Amino acid sequence: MSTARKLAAAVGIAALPLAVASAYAQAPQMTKEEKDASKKVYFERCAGCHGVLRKGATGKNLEPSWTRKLPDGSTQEGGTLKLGTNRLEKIIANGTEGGMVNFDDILSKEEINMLARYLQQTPDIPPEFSMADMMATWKMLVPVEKRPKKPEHKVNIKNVFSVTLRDSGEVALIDGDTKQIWTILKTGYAVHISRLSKSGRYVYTVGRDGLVNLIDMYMSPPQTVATVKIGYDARSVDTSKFKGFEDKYLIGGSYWPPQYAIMDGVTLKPLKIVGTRGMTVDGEYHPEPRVASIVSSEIKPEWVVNIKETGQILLVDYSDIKNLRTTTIESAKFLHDGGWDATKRYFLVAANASHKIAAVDTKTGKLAALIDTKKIPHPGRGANFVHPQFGPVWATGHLGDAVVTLIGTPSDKKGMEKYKANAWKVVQELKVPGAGNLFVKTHPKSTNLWVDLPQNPERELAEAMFVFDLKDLAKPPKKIEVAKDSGLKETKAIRRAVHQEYNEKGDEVWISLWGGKTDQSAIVIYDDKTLKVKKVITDPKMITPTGKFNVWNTQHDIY
Ligand code: DHE
Repeated sequence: MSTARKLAAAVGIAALPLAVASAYAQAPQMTKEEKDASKKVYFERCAGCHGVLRKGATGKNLEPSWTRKLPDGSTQEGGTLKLGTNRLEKIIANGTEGGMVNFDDILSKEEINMLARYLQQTPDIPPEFSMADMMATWKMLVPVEKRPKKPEHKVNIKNVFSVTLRDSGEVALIDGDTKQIWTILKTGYAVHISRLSKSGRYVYTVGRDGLVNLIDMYMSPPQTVATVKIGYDARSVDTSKFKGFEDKYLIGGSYWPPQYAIMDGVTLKPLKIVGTRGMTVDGEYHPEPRVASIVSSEIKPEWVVNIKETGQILLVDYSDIKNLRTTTIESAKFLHDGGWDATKRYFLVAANASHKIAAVDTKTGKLAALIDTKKIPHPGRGANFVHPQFGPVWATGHLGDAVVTLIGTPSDKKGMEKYKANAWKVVQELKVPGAGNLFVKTHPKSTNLWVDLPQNPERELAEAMFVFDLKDLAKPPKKIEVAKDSGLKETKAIRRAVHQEYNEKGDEVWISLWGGKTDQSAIVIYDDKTLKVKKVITDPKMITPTGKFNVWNTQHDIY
């Protein structure tokens, strides 16, 4: 038995398509070098949507039973299309109407051809990652007793932005008051998110490669004081925020292996790993249920942990991690990203490929609602505001449709009782000029709702933002031409205007203009009232900026 098969048997995935060959054509030839190079591209660009085992989630299933032609070279089997090299090349190069972006602006023709052939090979099963493996990666760079007792500088930490420099494997900490880069720190590859400790002192980042950095902002300049790997492929972290547990623990969720890890919040010392393999809400075993978004409750010592492929939402009680208690809430498959409602009692999460939003009541520990929406909702953390007609709402955009969906949310606040009947209903769908939205954002002090369209195939939409006036939602949104406003010359690669983030005061909006790896990217900062540019940060060190996390807003879940 090969090592891969032994491993598969041990972890219960022996029934995977390890012997698909006979019903389909042979996989195209590849040299070892070609396979290794494509494996890297697949991990960096494809695995997030299609899965390491290629079983599909937000993206389609890419197992050989779909990607290889039939043995006689034909591509049709009872009405189903078998892809083969040419068709795969076209899809990778041009994207699809289903929401996949084109890759011909960042991958060469040769890379696309290799990837098309790679996708017809039987998927490799990557190794597991145990407590011993995790311990071996843990590095304490500055022990707690050697860290400063108070800030060693005068920077207003609350208005610092932690900015992902995706392709250089770094984050930039930018002083939001002066708009100067404070420091740039090496991190894991393509940091997905930054989260703040409850105290607001520490920034936690998680790289796509599973590396977590703990950055101390009391130091001048801030430094990484500890690192640890939580797996080989990861997207989420959050801290413990409940009273009495401030900064005590950190949780990190990984895509591969499918599991989450609990660490000490100020040292990152690994404490516990919990696997997430198991049954989907349909009662089927899944070998790769990845950990998607995680948020930390302020009303209980709990994390809300969303398991993508199974559709199970876990409320993990961290008050006794040796005897961990978990409530498993059944929702819908393909859980992805989400955010709190304005009261912070309910967590709303997109089950994106199921075209639903699940709302969890963290007070009762039950599902409050499962709401049907247009195709592929993608809220980021969503946006909360009081609608002039429908009362409190939470908004999500969509990757697969040209609307922003507004969902009514309950509120005990005085004057809000009259909107009770709107709770968990889609009260309005705001029209946007195209699909391909990733993030929507507002701020309690703002009357604007900013909507991006970075995944839209049209350059003029992907390079712009759209701003709704919350006082009059009957008006179409204003188009903000971010790429033009940056003053940078047009480049071959589309520069996607992505991830709008407010400053601490809620009067500025920071937008990443995410260009190709060798192109000059920028952060374009707008005045939220006048919608005029205030500043463009185009330092050559701004390599592929994506997510930006304002300390105050992230610390307090303000959106
Ligand atoms: Fe993200 C949030 C997963 C592609 C930028 N992204 C998240 C979260 C998940 C996730 C699970 C929620 C984390 C949380 O709150 O705990 N993202 C994935 C994917 O699986 C996917 C589709 C493909 C992949 O391979 O990663 C994907 N994401 C992207 C991008 O292409 C983006 C634009 C740039 C990048 O880093 O690759 C991107 N995702 C972000 C950002 C957030 C995010 C900026 C945080 C939003 C926030 O405001 O909190």
